[in-house]
Formats: sequence, C-alpha cells, structure tokens
Amino acid sequence: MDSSKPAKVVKDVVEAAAEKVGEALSPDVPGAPGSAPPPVEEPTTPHGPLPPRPEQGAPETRTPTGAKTGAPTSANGQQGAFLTTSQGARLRDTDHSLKAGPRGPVLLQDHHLREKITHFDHERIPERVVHARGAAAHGLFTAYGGAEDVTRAGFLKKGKETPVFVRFSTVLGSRGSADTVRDTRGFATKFYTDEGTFDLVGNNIPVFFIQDAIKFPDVIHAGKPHPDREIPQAQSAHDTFWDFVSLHTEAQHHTMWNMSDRGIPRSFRMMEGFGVHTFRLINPAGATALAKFHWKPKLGVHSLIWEEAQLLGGIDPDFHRRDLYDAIEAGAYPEWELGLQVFPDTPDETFAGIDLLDPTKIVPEELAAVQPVGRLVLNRTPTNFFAESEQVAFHVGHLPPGIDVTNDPLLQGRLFSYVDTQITRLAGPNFPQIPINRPHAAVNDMLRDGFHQDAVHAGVAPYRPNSLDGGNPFTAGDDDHAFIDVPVRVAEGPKVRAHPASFDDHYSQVRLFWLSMSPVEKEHIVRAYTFELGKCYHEAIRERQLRCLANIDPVLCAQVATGLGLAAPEPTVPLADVTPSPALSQVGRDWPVDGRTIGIVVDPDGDLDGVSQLRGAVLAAGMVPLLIAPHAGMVSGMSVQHTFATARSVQFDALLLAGAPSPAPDALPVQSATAGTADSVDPRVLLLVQEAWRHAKAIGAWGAGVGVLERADVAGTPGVITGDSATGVLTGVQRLLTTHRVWARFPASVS
Ligand code: HDE
Repeated sequence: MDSSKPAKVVKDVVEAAAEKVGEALSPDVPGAPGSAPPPVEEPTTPHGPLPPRPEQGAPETRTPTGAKTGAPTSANGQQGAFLTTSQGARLRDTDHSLKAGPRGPVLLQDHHLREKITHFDHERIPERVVHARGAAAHGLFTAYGGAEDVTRAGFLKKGKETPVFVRFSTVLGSRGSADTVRDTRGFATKFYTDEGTFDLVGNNIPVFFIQDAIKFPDVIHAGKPHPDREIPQAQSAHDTFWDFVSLHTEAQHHTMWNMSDRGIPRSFRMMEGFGVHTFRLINPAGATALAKFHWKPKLGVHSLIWEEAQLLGGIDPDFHRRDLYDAIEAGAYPEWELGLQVFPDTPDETFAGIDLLDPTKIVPEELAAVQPVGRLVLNRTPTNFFAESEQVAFHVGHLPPGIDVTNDPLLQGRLFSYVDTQITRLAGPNFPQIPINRPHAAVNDMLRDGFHQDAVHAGVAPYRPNSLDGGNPFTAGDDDHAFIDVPVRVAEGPKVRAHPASFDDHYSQVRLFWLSMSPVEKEHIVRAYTFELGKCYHEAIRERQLRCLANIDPVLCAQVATGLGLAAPEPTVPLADVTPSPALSQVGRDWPVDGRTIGIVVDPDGDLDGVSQLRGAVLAAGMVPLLIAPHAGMVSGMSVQHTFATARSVQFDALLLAGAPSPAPDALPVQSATAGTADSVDPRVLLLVQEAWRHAKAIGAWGAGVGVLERADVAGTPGVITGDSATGVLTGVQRLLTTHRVWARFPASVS
C-alpha cells in the first residue's frame, strides 16, 4: 500500500490485529512470543504496531519531573504503519544500501544506512558490575497498616496502594549467564511512593560477606572469573573465591547460606527477601526504632536440587526469568508479604546481644517476630526488557520520610556507590529521568543540564536563595512530608580505620544456621562445600577452608574433609553454644502450589480423554499443564508444549504419565536396550521418569502409564502415585507438591 492509502484502511487493519491480541497464542499455556499468532505468509498490508500483550505493563507515563501525563503507556513505543527514520521520514527501502549501480560501491551519502548502523553500534551499555543478570516485573504493594506506630512513611499506612517495580538478579555472572547458578539473588524493589521513591535493595540472603563497604571490591574480585583466563563464569567454585573467604572469615556466614539450598532457588517466586541492614524508623511523634525488612513469599521458600540447577543451565538458562514471566502471564501472580522485625533504638544498637550494625548477623525470628505490614503482588511483565529491567536504577539512598539509614558500615558505603555506578552505566547524572526511574512524586529539584536532560525546566533561578523565581522552590517542614535525617547522637571518638569488637565473632551464627537445618538440607550443604572446594586446584585453600568449617561444626567439617580426601582439622575457637532457629529451615511445612508446572507425557494412542480432563483439573488448581508428546503440534485438539526431543524432567515440578508411548521415529535406537521389542517405551520417556524420581519429584500414572513406572524401576516407591483415573492421580500428586519434593524418597545421611 502506498502512503496515500486512506488512514481508515490502516486503522481497520490495526483494529483487526488488536482483536487477536492474547487470543489463541497458545491457550492456557504461557510463553508464546508476540501479541498475536503470526500468519505463515509474510504480511504485506501496512498497519500500525500491535498493542502490547495483556500481561505486559510499562512505566506510568510521567514527565521527567514526576507529573502524570495521562498518555497511554505505549506512547513511547512505535507509531504509525510505515517504517521511518529516527526523524519520522517514511522510508521506501531498508534492505539495500544506496549504491552507485547495483554492484556498488556504497555511497557515503546514504544517511539511512549510516543512521541504522551507527545506532546499532551503540546499542550496548555497560552491564552492572554486580547483579548484571536480572529480570523484573511490575506490581502493586498494599499496606496492611500496623506500621504507623513505628514509621511515618505514607506508603505503609493502612490500605495505601503503591506501584512497584521489582528486579531479581544473580550477583556474579555476566548478563548472558545462566539463571540457575549457585549464587546469592538480588531482590530490589522500587516503591513509587507519593513522598518520593523508596528503593529497598535487598538480597535473598539476610547476611553479607563483609562488614565494611571498603571490602566490596575485594569480595567481588575474588568471586568474579579469574583475571587471567576469565573463568569460571557465574560461580563461586574456584580458587580465588575460596582463597578470600577462608582468609576473610567474616564471609563464612554468607558463604554457608550460599552453599545451602538458598543458593539455588527453584523460582524467584519462592525466595525470601531481606533488606540485610538495620534501618532506623521514625514515627509521627518523632520516636525512633530500629528495624529489618523481610519479604516472605506466599509460595514458601523452595530450591532446586544441584543436579537440576546444572542441567537447567544448559537446557533452559533462562529458567528463572521464564518462570517469573510465565507465572504472571498465567495469572499465578507472585506474591510476598513485607514484614518488619522491630527493635528498640538503644544507644548500643544491639538486640539480644546481637550487634544490629553488623551485616553478617541475623536476629532469629524466634527472638523478634517478623510483623507483616503489607502485601506485594507482581502482576505485569515488562514491555521492553532494556527500557525497564536494564535501565532501572536502584539506590539505597532513595528513602521516604519515616525511614532512615543507620551507621552499618556496609550500608554507609552503599550510599555512595549506587549513584556513582549509574553515572557510568546510564551515561550521566540524569538517570532518574529515564521512564522506569521517574518518581511518582512531584520533583522540584535544582539539578540542571547534563547528558540526556529530558526536562525543559522553566525559570531562571535554579539556586537558593533567590527572588527571581519568587523564592521557589521552598524547603519543607515535617507537616509537608519533608524527609527526616534522624538526629541521632554521633559517638565522639578518635578517627580510626577499625571495627567494634562485637564484629569479631565470625562463627557463632554460622553454627546457628547449620544446626537449624534439617538432615536433608545439611546433606546438600555438605555436598555443596565438597563440590566447590573440589573444584579448587590448590590443596592449601581446601585445607584452610576446612579449618573454618572445623570452627563451625565437627560433623560438617568431617564430612567435607572425607569428600576431599583430607583430614578434618580441630577447631581453633570454642564451638559456640547456640539455639537453633527453626524458621531458617525450608523443609517441613505445606505450601500453595500456584503456578507449579505439571509435565504430562501423552501417548497419541493412549487415554486422551483422561489427558483432556487432567489438563482442565491442573488449570483449575492454578497450575500449568505442559503436554509432552512424540511430536509437536496438536494431539486430539490439544496443543503440545514439549516433544520427547525437547523435554527434560528439570522443566517440571511433577510428571504424569498418560500412556506408554513406543519409541518415536526420532528416538535413537542406541538409547534403549529393549528397542524394537513389543513393549518398548520411548527411551526419553524412561529418562524423564528416572530423572524426576532422582530429583525427588512427585510422579503419577494411570492406565498404560503404570507400565512405564515399572520399566523405569520406580513403581511402588515413595511419591509415585498410581490410580484408576487421571484426576485421582492428580489429587495425590498435588498433595505431594505442597511439600515441594518427596523428601521421604532419600533419607538423609547427615544429622
Ligand atoms: Fe549492591 N550494588 N553493593 N548490595 N546491589 C549494586 O548498583 C554495592 C550490597 C544489591 O537490580 C550496584 O546499580 C556496594 C548488599 C542488589 O539493579 C553497585 C556494596 C546488598 C543490586 C552496588 C553492596 C546489595 C545491587 C551494581 C557494599 C543486599 C542490584 C549496579 C557496601 C542488601 C540492583 C547497580 C538491581 C547492585 C554496590 C552490597 C544488593 C555497584 C559498594 C549488602 C540487589 O552500586
């Protein structure tokens, strides 16, 4: 169509396409890209951009100074039906450079070619120096009330709703690394409050490797790939990491959490979050309290098995971000409660003998309960990854009135680092004006100019005092929601590079954590240390770390030493006498199963009615049914999500067998010793079952599927359910899923 074609035709085409958005992308099953199913033939009729997908959200349209514009959130995206230059001139051709004749050469005057290539050349920005790999979502925070006694922060007043943007991340890996590596996860929340943005930049682990920010480059340099060969990527299983943590023993507590199942979460949706530091709160009457922030996931805290994590690194390196986006698309909105541990603001800033300024220490929940103050629901995926997840800029100094910092030396250093890093990463000081970073509170600063200035500031007097702009802007008082720097007493003392004596205890809480674990969790910790230290080349480093483990627990130390073929050393400090904290264990409770993925192995010659009923029952239970069939496409009117060639058990929380499919044409005969016999089953189905069993997952079968369990040698073992009907089997499997795994399948050897 040429540019003279009536606008109405273009509009009709857009509207027709818009009607298809969300429709039949792949019914009930999340993940298909695009916002309408594509035709096989290349479209040739011009029409405007398709609307975003229904589950996508975007930053609210605000001016650079925080005012609502009322424009649709898609306003920043593509416009119109025709390809244009960056200046809006319509283009006839974008596939051929402008040449002197069809065989060239290319002419320097081709400004379209130059614009296209030049922009492409500059598409990349520096990745975050830490937390480079992450994924984010939009959501809403609703306050329960109850926090008003301790803080005047308006977003915590009962019933108040605040839009949020949350970014989850790993710490060590590059942007393109795998999601399921063993690492700490970032859990950074931007609350767009009416009183200014509040960034709660936390982790899924409540303690940190270091007590003073000045050590941050050291721990990160040690954890990052070796500077000579740049290996290994995104992992701590290497000499420099263990060299550092075994010498710098305040890192032992965080290291133990990383070696525990917390280091390999099943899902972002199944992680706790922690502000780590102690913050100072101030209430409307001016009274202060100390507090720690906690996020409690509705689905409970759950983890991968180490082997699953490794397989996923190859099979689905995007496992966590896919899980986050798919859950939102499927309507299984991830949910957390925000909780506060509140402590009296005493001059020594301790609670129950624990130094609240030491970020290597927790306060066990049994000593100070976590009081829920609100609920976070993530309900929209980003529309554009770069614009939102990549350009979001957090800063621990983004605080609303009512929340202030403490003298935790780690937090103090962070107050410097976050703005500093954005200036390089986002090319200048105006990163708060990038759409995802725009506050929802009115901005009336006197910061001017600089790279990428988006605001057109009026006025002539960006200084104070002034009379030319009528004295604007004025400073605010308490009644005007001014931020409060709590006037705490600053201790008088010599200028020193030193830490308080209370920071010297590096082992008692590591022991507390270890002793709080269930046997199976302890076993995983032993295996993790043994694996990581086993990957170190230098025995001296292994020996040195064993000395640290000896100061934590003799059983732990002996088990790891055995795996390393070394002698277990004696402790060099007395073992701490600690009371375990049951709240630290992930095992032993029941949790909702929303958004869990159920792999259903389908035999096109098997019980397809049963499969159809089962799909309905899985969806009705808020879970996601994923059909695994010999071939892609449809089986009996149901769409297939995985084939035997693409599926691995690690992609599912539970496996159901709706038949005993014989080897598909693409099965390699060498994979099965019984290939060709009358009762042979596709070898990849047997692998699925055996792997799911090894990872302690619930397995169910009915009808001919039961025979597969027998062939795989798992029939009659714990967590393997058989029955007459598909839905009956599902009920049993669903019950098992509430405890995440079938722990009874592998009685732990460490106690
Ligand atoms: Fe960070 N950290 N950090 N950190 N951090 C960054 O900021 C830093 C620390 C955390 O999704 C950087 O924008 C220092 C503790 C998260 O965008 C950087 C110190 C905790 C994220 C930085 C710490 C965190 C970051 C890199 C020692 C948990 C990702 C890019 C004093 C409470 C946020 C950026 C996102 C990111 C510095 C320690 C959490 C360089 C100097 C403790 C979740 O500014």
